[in-house]
Amino acid sequence: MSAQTQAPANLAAAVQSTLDTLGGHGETRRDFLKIMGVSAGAATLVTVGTTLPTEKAEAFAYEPYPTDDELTTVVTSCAHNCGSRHVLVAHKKGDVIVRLSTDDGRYQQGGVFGKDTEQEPQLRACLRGRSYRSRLYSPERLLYPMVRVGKRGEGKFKRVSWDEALDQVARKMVELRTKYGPTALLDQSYAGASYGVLHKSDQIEGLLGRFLGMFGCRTNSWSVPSYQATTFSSNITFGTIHDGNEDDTYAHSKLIIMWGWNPAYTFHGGNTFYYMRLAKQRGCKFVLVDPQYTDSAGVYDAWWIPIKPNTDAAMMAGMAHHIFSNNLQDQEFIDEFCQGMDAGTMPDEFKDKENFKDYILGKYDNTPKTPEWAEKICGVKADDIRKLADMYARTKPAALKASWAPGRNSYGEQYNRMAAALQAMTGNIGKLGGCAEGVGKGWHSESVAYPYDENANLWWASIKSDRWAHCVLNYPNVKREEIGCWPRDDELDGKIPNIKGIFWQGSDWFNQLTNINKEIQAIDKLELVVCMDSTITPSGIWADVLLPIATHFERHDTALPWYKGHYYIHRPKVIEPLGESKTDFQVFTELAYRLEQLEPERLKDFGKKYNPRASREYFQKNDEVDEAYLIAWWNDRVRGHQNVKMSWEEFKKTGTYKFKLDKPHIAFREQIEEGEAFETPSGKIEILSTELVNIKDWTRTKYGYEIPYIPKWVEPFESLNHEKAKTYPFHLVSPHPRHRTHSIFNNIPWLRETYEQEVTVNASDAKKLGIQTGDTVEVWNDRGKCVVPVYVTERVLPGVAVLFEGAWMDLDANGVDRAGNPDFLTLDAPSPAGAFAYNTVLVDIRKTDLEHRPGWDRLATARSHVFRRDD
Ligand SMILES: Nc1nc2c(c(=O)[nH]1)N[C@H]1C(S)=C(S)[C@@H](COP(=O)(O)OP(=O)(O)OC[C@H]3O[C@@H](n4cnc5c(=O)[nH]c(N)nc54)[C@H](O)[C@@H]3O)O[C@H]1N2
Ligand SMILES: Nc1nc2c(c(=O)[nH]1)N[C@H]1C(S)=C(S)[C@@H](COP(=O)(O)OP(=O)(O)OC[C@H]3O[C@@H](n4cnc5c(=O)[nH]c(N)nc54)[C@H](O)[C@@H]3O)O[C@H]1N2
Ligand code: SF4
Ligand SMILES: [Mo]
Repeated sequence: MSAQTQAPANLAAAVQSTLDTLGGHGETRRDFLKIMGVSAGAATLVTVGTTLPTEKAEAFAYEPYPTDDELTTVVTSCAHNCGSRHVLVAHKKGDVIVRLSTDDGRYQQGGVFGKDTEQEPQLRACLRGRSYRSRLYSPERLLYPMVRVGKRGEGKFKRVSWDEALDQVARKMVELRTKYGPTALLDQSYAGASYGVLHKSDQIEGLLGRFLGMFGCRTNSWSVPSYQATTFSSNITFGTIHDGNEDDTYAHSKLIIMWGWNPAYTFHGGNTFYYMRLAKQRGCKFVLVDPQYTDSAGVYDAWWIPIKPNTDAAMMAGMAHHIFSNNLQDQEFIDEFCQGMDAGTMPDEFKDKENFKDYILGKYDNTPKTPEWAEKICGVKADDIRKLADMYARTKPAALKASWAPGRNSYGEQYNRMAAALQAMTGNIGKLGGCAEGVGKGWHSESVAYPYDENANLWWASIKSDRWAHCVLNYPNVKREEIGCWPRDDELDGKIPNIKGIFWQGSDWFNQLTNINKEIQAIDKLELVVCMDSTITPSGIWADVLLPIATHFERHDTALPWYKGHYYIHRPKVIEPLGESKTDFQVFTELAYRLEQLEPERLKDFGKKYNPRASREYFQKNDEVDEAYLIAWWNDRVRGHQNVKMSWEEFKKTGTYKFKLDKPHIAFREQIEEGEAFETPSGKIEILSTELVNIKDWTRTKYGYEIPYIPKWVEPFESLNHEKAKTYPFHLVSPHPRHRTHSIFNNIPWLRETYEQEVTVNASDAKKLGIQTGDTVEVWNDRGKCVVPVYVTERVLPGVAVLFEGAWMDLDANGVDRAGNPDFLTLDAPSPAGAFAYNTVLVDIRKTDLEHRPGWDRLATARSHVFRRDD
């Protein structure tokens, strides 16, 4: 195992002592804030969440429970990168939210609440949203700025004033840029706050990217952990990532193949499950292709086809073989809409190239990709491959929903491209009840409020997001292709970024990117690590400066749907920001003014240019300016571009704006029904990619290494078929948890009652290992180790282990993660098209005496009652 930095060993004890103190004696919320604020500005040493006085516990009952008519009710929305977007209703007493409810049909007036009908479904919150109050008032809330005083990762901070914190950040930014040049600061903002129009964290449209870009020092992170393989595939095949239908179209499918898709856990759009249920009631058949028998399969009584992880492209090739060799393809559709599917669809200029059908039939490599060939790779019986291919080709319309997880692999894009080829050859694209996803973005929202089009997304280098550690550790002896460094035709072309600082905004990426141990090594080489968040997160523990950010309940915005759904939800400021929190926009604006003072000539008017509607007062008073941006967004973009008649004032009263579509939104309907061109170079569905076939020197591209120009089966870096499986016999997959949004909500006791972090293995493997449900095991490989309880079941393929992503890391003194975070095991090697290889992981498992701890926050349970009183 790689060398480890000291764990935040004292942290858990520290948090426990805080909570023993805090939880016990029933302070009011105001007292808590007062206590947390005692040492304002003073250089008191604070280990995250410590140093509060001890007092005797006093029981606190919050009865009588206030009824709705005693409370103020504010309609707002839930947030984050969670797979959907729903209504939350905050019931307040004074400035404290005492209850949260959701769209429940009781108040069916005004337009906020849905009718629970096929046309107008409710926007009903899931278990995470409903528990949001305990996140808002959790003991992990970051209430004031802090700077590190211990070693990185040790968790020792002192409280400082905003003035001190921002001054430190601004000075260091100038120093790093001057000393190391315009690539010194790495932008690692991500989607924690992407789905609002104003207070946005995002790699492309976000506040941080624009801020660092305008400052003149930014290395961008270009790849998306969720679906970079899929993005690549959708873009080269269809010319867009808007290849999604709206969810109501599922109700019209006759066959739904859930390929690596578990919507019962992993939310993927609006009312997905509701519409799938309608399909079921109307006789739709369901199939699941997944190494585990999921709850989605259970609910829909799906035919489960267990598959070896990462071998999906091979199985799909086997299906294509069956379809071609039995002439089951929709030849008319292929002839009219596809490029490179077969000899007849090859443009003259590529006549000498390989077409997809010839590849499948083995014309060039003498290897027909028969179901028998596929069986040897993917472990699915040839007969089952044939049966599924037959069902898919003959049932119309059929939705092959190829989700992202099987593409979150090395060469994952080949799976997505192969899926697109199947969708196209069966003519299921652009049709009601069919499916072309892919990325699956459905309806287009107007996603940004401020005039950031100017100066958006400036950068001086762009690397694959999870290769930063590799870059930092090996600088300057790094080849561009090793880090997916994006070439630019300027003087920096081909230069490796010299990263010396990192900003996390709306991301917990130290906990969530691949190969955390490598990150732990690399972070010591940095000179500035800033974490902006509303809670103390595992990433924050490793930062130099922690800046407390107001949540979406504490600022004004409008919520956007997540990939699917055609509505906006108004998001008023429900309560005042807790502690000394500020919004991200306030922080960047104030930093811009400070930087301008430090470099008056170079950064002339930076503050004003960054936030044109504001003056420097904005740091203290932001409400009016924020609303002005939102009004402008509504008037220019929503009313202007989307023809909405409703005024902003009315929208504020109504709470949601739901678009009524005159017909179901189906991706590529216009192309198929009206002959519009696809947005690809050829105007066709490109099974053979014009872009890829024309690339001469791969090292001149961000991909670095060759990618086949038609979909092909490519062996993953590691799999159960690999030599390495002799040493590490389990293939680990790490899906997204039902009870968390990645790492968000990990600290919520209510949610932990629904699920505990555990690794799932098959009963036959458990027998071999001599383990049973509840035993503590260690899961390890040459990259790291974590300790977690085991769950034994028949519902997972032998040789496969399942461990959900997002657990808050908790290192012991030897660098072993006690919390069970799979990213201690994942691989950061660059898959050429940019896919994060999260699900390409071999591990071994054994019973252990090592300690499992479900996270240091675990010690912080059930304290939110402290905040419920307002006296
Ligand atoms: N092993 C494994 N690892 C994975 C995956 C996997 O499948 N397997 N999946 C990957 C995927 S697809 C993703 S998307 C990533 C997600 O990785 P992250 O984006 O790091 O995940 P989150 O836990 O959602 O972290 C978002 C953070 O933003 C903060 N935040 C929320 N709102 C705001 C705001 O308004 N301002 C600021 N400043 N902060 C805010 C939250 O408190 C939280 O700490 O994880 C990846 N990691
Ligand atoms: N509750 C909840 N919902 C979420 C999120 C969350 O954190 N929590 N995160 C959101 C985000 S950012 C994202 S990116 C999406 C992710 O959405 P997905 O990528 O669809 O979801 P996962 O949960 O990673 O995986 C879904 C299924 O794929 C299977 N699988 C894994 N590897 C393979 C493989 O190689 N082949 C096959 N056939 N199956 C495989 C898993 O066993 C699992 O059942 O979810 C979104 N929705
Ligand atoms: S966490 Fe996401 S899916 Fe759950 S209620 Fe909130 S917005 Fe909806
Ligand atoms: Mo994601």
